[in-house]
Amino acid sequence: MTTHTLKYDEKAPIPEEKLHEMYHYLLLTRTIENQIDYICANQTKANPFLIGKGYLSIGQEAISVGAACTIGEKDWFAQSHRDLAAHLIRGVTPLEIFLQYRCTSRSPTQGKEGNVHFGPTDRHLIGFTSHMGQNLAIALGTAWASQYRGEDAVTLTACGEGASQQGVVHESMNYAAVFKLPVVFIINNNGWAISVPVKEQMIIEDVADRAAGYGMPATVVDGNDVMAVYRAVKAGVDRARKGEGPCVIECKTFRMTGHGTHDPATYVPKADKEKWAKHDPIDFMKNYLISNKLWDEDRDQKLRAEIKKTIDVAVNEAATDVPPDPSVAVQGVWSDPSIPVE
Ligand SMILES: Cc1ncc(C[n+]2csc(CCOP(=O)(O)OP(=O)(O)O)c2C)c(N)n1
Repeated sequence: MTTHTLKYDEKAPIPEEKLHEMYHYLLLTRTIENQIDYICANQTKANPFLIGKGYLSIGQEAISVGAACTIGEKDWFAQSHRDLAAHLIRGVTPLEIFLQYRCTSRSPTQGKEGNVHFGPTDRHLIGFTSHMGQNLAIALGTAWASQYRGEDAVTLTACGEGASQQGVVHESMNYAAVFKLPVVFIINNNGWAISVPVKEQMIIEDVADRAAGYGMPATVVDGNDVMAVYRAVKAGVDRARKGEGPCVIECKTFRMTGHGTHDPATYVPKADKEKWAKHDPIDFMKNYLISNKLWDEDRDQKLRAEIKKTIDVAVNEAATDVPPDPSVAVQGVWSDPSIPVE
């Protein structure tokens, strides 16, 4: 079955400024996540600096970067747990990320949630829900609101191929297609749902094949090529903005870490990891930029040093924050705890 029914120019030129922006966010995301990985591996259990586990996107950052770089302030992103880059692109600072991981008082969730379970709505991000696939249904809310109000904002949403087996994902795609909602569904197909390989999740090759069943176009791209992701998602965003409805973009990639920092992923064949390591999204983009004379080693070293400094400052600042006041726990909840239950 051909899944490449989304028509667009797969070689469309991308402005130089956008290429540099994407490379910057690839590096920034990788460096922050390497730091989280390092801290999680080296901190003491008795007195941890970061609370809980890290859920990292190492090796698959190009999907989040390429996708989030196609949209503007008025648009929305109901992101997955592998979308730290989208937070950064939409204005979340490295300091906020470390505070969120520390669950301290100045964290975006004021310590009520940890790691990637957050999404400041003032930056048009939607807090990630643990229940796999539910964020796609939530994305229908912002997409429908935009359509209802006659605005031309588009909602992006993303999930893994594992989450795509959930009923709610089928319902969401069908609903979006029926009502022509301005939403782009991104599937991060990294081959694994924790320890379950994709071959044990579905017998078709591409999740994107299912789009035809809902009557919407789809395409499959190399998820480690940020430019390919950008072009495909931009095509989806452009048509959704024109009122032409939703589409599915499946990005093939590989999870280069365990499911979380607690998982050594011994079940992943070494050969697969080695194969994908040769197609790292950052190396790929750097080589593209250098071979097209858009970048050089000096600039690369400077950018890496700047990013390292930014992260050191963020970590040091995050270290000064304190645990939240317990009274915060009952703020922003659905029922008012001061009203006695009859
Ligand atoms: C409904 C539901 N079932 C199971 C889980 C436990 N769980 C958390 S992440 C995950 C795997 C998700 O795999 P995938 O969607 O492929 O995303 P990836 O982690 O590979 O990026 C599972 C099974 C969950 N959070 N929600």
